[in-house]
Amino acid sequence: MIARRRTALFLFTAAAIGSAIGVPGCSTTARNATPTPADTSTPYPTATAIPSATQVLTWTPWPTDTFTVSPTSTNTPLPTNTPTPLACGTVYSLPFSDDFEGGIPAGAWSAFGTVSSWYRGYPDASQGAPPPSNGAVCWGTNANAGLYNDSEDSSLYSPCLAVPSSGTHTFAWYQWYEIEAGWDGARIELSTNFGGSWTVVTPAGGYPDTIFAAGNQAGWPAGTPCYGSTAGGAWIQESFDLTPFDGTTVIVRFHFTSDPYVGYAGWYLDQVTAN
Ligand SMILES: [Ca+2]
Ligand SMILES: [Ca+2]
Repeated sequence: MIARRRTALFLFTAAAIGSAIGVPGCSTTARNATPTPADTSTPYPTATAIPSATQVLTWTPWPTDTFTVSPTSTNTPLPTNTPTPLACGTVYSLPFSDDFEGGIPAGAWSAFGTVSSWYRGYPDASQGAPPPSNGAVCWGTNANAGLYNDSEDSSLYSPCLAVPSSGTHTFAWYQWYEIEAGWDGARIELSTNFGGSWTVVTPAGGYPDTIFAAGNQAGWPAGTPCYGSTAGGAWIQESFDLTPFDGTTVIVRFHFTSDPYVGYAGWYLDQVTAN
Protein backbone atom coordinates (compact mmCIF):
# COMPACT_ATOMS: atom_id res chain seq x y z
CA MET A 1 0.00 0.00 0.00
CA ILE A 2 2.83 2.37 0.81
CA ALA A 3 4.54 1.64 -2.48
CA ARG A 4 1.36 2.28 -4.43
CA ARG A 5 0.69 5.59 -2.70
CA ARG A 6 4.30 6.55 -3.17
CA THR A 7 4.10 6.08 -6.92
CA ALA A 8 0.79 7.83 -7.29
CA LEU A 9 1.76 10.87 -5.26
CA PHE A 10 5.11 11.23 -6.99
CA LEU A 11 3.56 11.24 -10.41
CA PHE A 12 1.07 13.87 -9.34
CA THR A 13 3.77 16.06 -7.88
CA ALA A 14 6.05 15.86 -10.89
CA ALA A 15 3.46 16.26 -13.59
CA ALA A 16 0.95 18.59 -12.08
CA ILE A 17 2.59 20.60 -9.37
CA GLY A 18 6.20 20.99 -10.45
CA SER A 19 5.43 22.05 -14.00
CA ALA A 20 2.59 24.28 -12.94
CA ILE A 21 4.79 26.54 -10.87
CA GLY A 22 8.11 25.95 -12.52
CA VAL A 23 9.96 24.95 -9.38
CA PRO A 24 11.07 21.31 -9.37
CA GLY A 25 10.08 19.56 -6.17
CA CYS A 26 8.16 22.53 -4.84
CA SER A 27 5.04 21.76 -2.87
CA THR A 28 2.10 24.03 -3.47
CA THR A 29 0.26 23.39 -0.25
CA ALA A 30 -0.97 26.82 0.78
CA ARG A 31 -0.99 27.96 4.35
CA ASN A 32 -4.34 28.68 5.81
CA ALA A 33 -4.97 32.37 5.73
CA THR A 34 -7.52 32.12 8.52
CA PRO A 35 -6.82 29.27 10.96
CA THR A 36 -9.79 27.87 12.79
CA PRO A 37 -10.09 28.40 15.63
CA ALA A 38 -8.10 31.60 15.63
CA ASP A 39 -4.90 31.52 17.63
CA THR A 40 -5.06 34.75 19.54
CA SER A 41 -1.72 34.18 21.24
CA THR A 42 0.40 34.25 18.11
CA PRO A 43 -0.17 35.87 14.73
CA TYR A 44 0.00 33.47 11.82
CA PRO A 45 2.47 33.92 8.99
CA THR A 46 1.19 34.77 5.57
CA ALA A 47 3.48 32.61 3.47
CA THR A 48 1.56 31.19 0.55
CA ALA A 49 3.73 28.25 -0.39
CA ILE A 50 6.07 25.76 1.12
CA PRO A 51 9.60 26.10 -0.25
CA SER A 52 11.08 23.48 -2.48
CA ALA A 53 14.01 21.29 -1.62
CA THR A 54 16.29 23.93 -3.06
CA GLN A 55 14.91 26.72 -0.95
CA VAL A 56 15.44 27.65 2.67
CA LEU A 57 12.59 28.54 4.97
CA THR A 58 13.56 30.80 7.85
CA TRP A 59 11.18 31.45 10.68
CA THR A 60 11.53 34.40 13.04
CA PRO A 61 10.05 33.25 16.36
CA TRP A 62 7.32 34.78 18.41
CA PRO A 63 6.31 37.56 18.74
CA THR A 64 7.35 38.33 15.14
CA ASP A 65 6.30 34.95 13.74
CA THR A 66 7.21 35.52 10.13
CA PHE A 67 8.52 33.19 7.45
CA THR A 68 11.17 34.18 4.96
CA VAL A 69 11.82 32.05 1.89
CA SER A 70 15.25 32.30 0.31
CA PRO A 71 14.85 30.83 -3.18
CA THR A 72 18.48 30.99 -4.14
CA SER A 73 20.01 29.81 -0.89
CA THR A 74 21.99 26.61 -0.85
CA ASN A 75 20.91 24.20 1.81
CA THR A 76 23.55 23.08 4.24
CA PRO A 77 23.05 19.81 6.06
CA LEU A 78 22.71 19.80 9.81
CA PRO A 79 24.39 20.53 12.11
CA THR A 80 26.32 23.29 10.36
CA ASN A 81 23.25 25.38 9.66
CA THR A 82 22.19 25.19 13.29
CA PRO A 83 23.75 27.74 15.64
CA THR A 84 26.44 26.07 17.72
CA PRO A 85 26.54 26.58 20.56
CA LEU A 86 22.84 27.19 20.84
CA ALA A 87 21.99 30.21 22.91
CA CYS A 88 20.17 29.24 26.06
CA GLY A 89 18.41 32.43 26.96
CA THR A 90 16.44 31.41 30.00
CA VAL A 91 17.55 28.17 31.65
CA TYR A 92 14.50 26.46 33.07
CA SER A 93 14.65 24.39 36.23
CA LEU A 94 12.58 21.28 36.87
CA PRO A 95 9.69 20.73 37.14
CA PHE A 96 9.14 22.19 33.68
CA SER A 97 5.97 22.10 31.62
CA ASP A 98 4.91 23.78 28.39
CA ASP A 99 1.73 23.28 26.43
CA PHE A 100 2.78 25.94 23.88
CA GLU A 101 -0.14 28.15 24.83
CA GLY A 102 2.04 31.06 25.94
CA GLY A 103 2.96 30.29 29.55
CA ILE A 104 6.50 29.71 28.32
CA PRO A 105 7.34 32.28 25.63
CA ALA A 106 7.07 30.61 22.22
CA GLY A 107 10.50 31.97 21.34
CA ALA A 108 12.00 29.68 23.97
CA TRP A 109 11.61 26.92 21.38
CA SER A 110 13.42 27.13 18.08
CA ALA A 111 13.51 25.20 14.82
CA PHE A 112 16.37 24.84 12.38
CA GLY A 113 17.33 22.58 9.52
CA THR A 114 17.15 21.89 5.83
CA VAL A 115 13.77 23.06 4.49
CA SER A 116 12.41 23.00 8.02
CA SER A 117 8.63 22.97 8.11
CA TRP A 118 8.27 23.18 11.91
CA TYR A 119 5.44 25.47 12.81
CA ARG A 120 3.49 26.39 15.92
CA GLY A 121 -0.21 26.52 15.21
CA TYR A 122 -3.49 24.70 14.84
CA PRO A 123 -3.25 21.46 12.82
CA ASP A 124 -4.77 21.26 9.37
CA ALA A 125 -7.62 18.79 9.74
CA SER A 126 -7.90 18.37 5.98
CA GLN A 127 -4.58 16.52 6.05
CA GLY A 128 -5.72 14.19 8.82
CA ALA A 129 -4.02 15.84 11.76
CA PRO A 130 -6.05 15.99 15.00
CA PRO A 131 -6.57 19.15 17.07
CA PRO A 132 -3.81 19.98 19.58
CA SER A 133 -3.71 17.65 22.56
CA ASN A 134 -4.63 20.70 24.61
CA GLY A 135 -5.43 24.33 24.01
CA ALA A 136 -5.30 26.12 20.66
CA VAL A 137 -1.81 25.31 19.40
CA CYS A 138 0.85 22.65 19.18
CA TRP A 139 4.14 22.38 17.29
CA GLY A 140 4.20 20.28 14.15
CA THR A 141 5.75 19.84 10.74
CA ASN A 142 3.69 22.21 8.64
CA ALA A 143 1.05 22.30 11.34
CA ASN A 144 -1.98 24.11 9.90
CA ALA A 145 -0.63 23.89 6.34
CA GLY A 146 -0.61 20.25 5.37
CA LEU A 147 2.26 17.96 4.55
CA TYR A 148 5.87 18.13 5.64
CA ASN A 149 8.45 19.01 3.02
CA ASP A 150 10.37 16.60 0.84
CA SER A 151 14.09 16.26 1.62
CA GLU A 152 13.64 17.77 5.05
CA ASP A 153 16.19 17.46 7.87
CA SER A 154 14.92 19.62 10.68
CA SER A 155 14.58 19.77 14.42
CA LEU A 156 12.51 21.53 17.03
CA TYR A 157 14.76 22.51 19.93
CA SER A 158 13.61 22.74 23.53
CA PRO A 159 14.66 25.49 25.91
CA CYS A 160 17.66 24.70 28.11
CA LEU A 161 16.64 22.57 31.06
CA ALA A 162 18.76 22.27 34.21
CA VAL A 163 18.45 18.71 35.47
CA PRO A 164 19.02 18.48 39.23
CA SER A 165 22.18 16.70 40.33
CA SER A 166 20.32 13.91 42.10
CA GLY A 167 17.02 12.11 41.99
CA THR A 168 15.00 10.44 39.25
CA HIS A 169 13.86 12.63 36.37
CA THR A 170 11.68 12.10 33.32
CA PHE A 171 11.12 14.03 30.10
CA ALA A 172 7.68 13.48 28.57
CA TRP A 173 5.55 14.83 25.74
CA TYR A 174 2.39 14.12 23.79
CA GLN A 175 2.67 13.35 20.10
CA TRP A 176 0.71 12.36 17.03
CA TYR A 177 2.35 11.45 13.77
CA GLU A 178 1.75 10.23 10.25
CA ILE A 179 5.08 9.71 8.50
CA GLU A 180 5.96 7.79 5.37
CA ALA A 181 6.96 4.39 6.75
CA GLY A 182 10.54 3.36 6.19
CA TRP A 183 11.56 6.33 4.06
CA ASP A 184 10.95 9.22 6.47
CA GLY A 185 11.33 9.20 10.24
CA ALA A 186 11.55 11.00 13.55
CA ARG A 187 13.56 10.55 16.72
CA ILE A 188 14.62 12.26 19.93
CA GLU A 189 18.12 13.58 20.55
CA LEU A 190 19.71 15.35 23.50
CA SER A 191 22.71 17.61 23.99
CA THR A 192 24.54 18.46 27.20
CA ASN A 193 26.91 20.91 25.50
CA PHE A 194 24.48 23.38 23.92
CA GLY A 195 24.30 21.59 20.60
CA GLY A 196 27.97 20.76 20.23
CA SER A 197 27.03 17.09 19.99
CA TRP A 198 23.86 15.07 20.15
CA THR A 199 22.97 11.75 21.74
CA VAL A 200 20.12 9.68 20.37
CA VAL A 201 17.61 9.05 23.11
CA THR A 202 15.50 5.91 23.22
CA PRO A 203 12.00 6.51 24.55
CA ALA A 204 10.44 4.22 27.12
CA GLY A 205 9.26 1.23 25.14
CA GLY A 206 11.69 1.92 22.31
CA TYR A 207 11.06 3.22 18.81
CA PRO A 208 8.26 1.34 17.03
CA ASP A 209 9.68 1.64 13.51
CA THR A 210 12.89 1.73 11.52
CA ILE A 211 14.23 3.37 8.42
CA PHE A 212 14.24 0.59 5.83
CA ALA A 213 15.88 2.38 2.94
CA ALA A 214 18.53 5.06 2.75
CA GLY A 215 17.78 8.32 0.99
CA ASN A 216 16.45 10.61 3.71
CA GLN A 217 17.98 14.07 3.99
CA ALA A 218 19.53 13.36 7.40
CA GLY A 219 21.41 10.38 6.04
CA TRP A 220 20.00 7.91 8.55
CA PRO A 221 20.89 4.46 7.23
CA ALA A 222 18.55 1.52 6.83
CA GLY A 223 17.85 0.02 10.23
CA THR A 224 17.81 3.34 12.12
CA PRO A 225 15.13 3.14 14.87
CA CYS A 226 12.57 5.92 14.61
CA TYR A 227 8.96 6.96 14.80
CA GLY A 228 7.39 6.25 11.42
CA SER A 229 4.11 5.28 9.83
CA THR A 230 1.45 6.15 12.41
CA ALA A 231 0.47 5.07 15.91
CA GLY A 232 -3.20 5.75 15.22
CA GLY A 233 -5.56 8.66 15.49
CA ALA A 234 -5.02 9.68 19.08
CA TRP A 235 -2.34 11.71 20.78
CA ILE A 236 -0.04 9.46 22.81
CA GLN A 237 2.24 10.42 25.69
CA GLU A 238 5.85 9.34 25.31
CA SER A 239 8.75 9.74 27.72
CA PHE A 240 12.40 9.00 28.37
CA ASP A 241 14.59 8.83 31.45
CA LEU A 242 16.46 12.05 32.19
CA THR A 243 18.22 10.56 35.23
CA PRO A 244 21.43 9.69 33.32
CA PHE A 245 21.77 13.43 32.67
CA ASP A 246 21.48 14.52 36.30
CA GLY A 247 23.62 17.56 37.03
CA THR A 248 23.70 18.79 33.41
CA THR A 249 21.90 21.44 31.40
CA VAL A 250 20.20 19.71 28.49
CA ILE A 251 18.56 20.69 25.22
CA VAL A 252 16.18 18.13 23.74
CA ARG A 253 15.52 18.20 20.04
CA PHE A 254 12.76 16.54 18.05
CA HIS A 255 14.57 15.51 14.88
CA PHE A 256 12.61 14.80 11.71
CA THR A 257 13.78 13.81 8.25
CA SER A 258 12.21 12.90 4.92
CA ASP A 259 13.32 11.63 1.54
CA PRO A 260 12.60 13.36 -1.81
CA TYR A 261 9.22 11.75 -2.45
CA VAL A 262 5.85 11.46 -0.70
CA GLY A 263 4.87 13.40 2.37
CA TYR A 264 2.24 13.00 5.03
CA ALA A 265 0.86 15.21 7.78
CA GLY A 266 4.00 14.65 9.85
CA TRP A 267 4.94 14.90 13.53
CA TYR A 268 2.96 16.91 16.06
CA LEU A 269 4.00 17.70 19.63
CA ASP A 270 2.28 19.19 22.68
CA GLN A 271 2.32 19.23 26.49
CA VAL A 272 6.02 18.80 27.14
CA THR A 273 7.06 18.15 30.73
CA ALA A 274 10.30 17.48 32.59
CA ASN A 275 10.01 16.42 36.20
CA1 LIG B 1 -1.21 23.04 23.33
CA1 LIG C 1 8.97 10.75 1.99
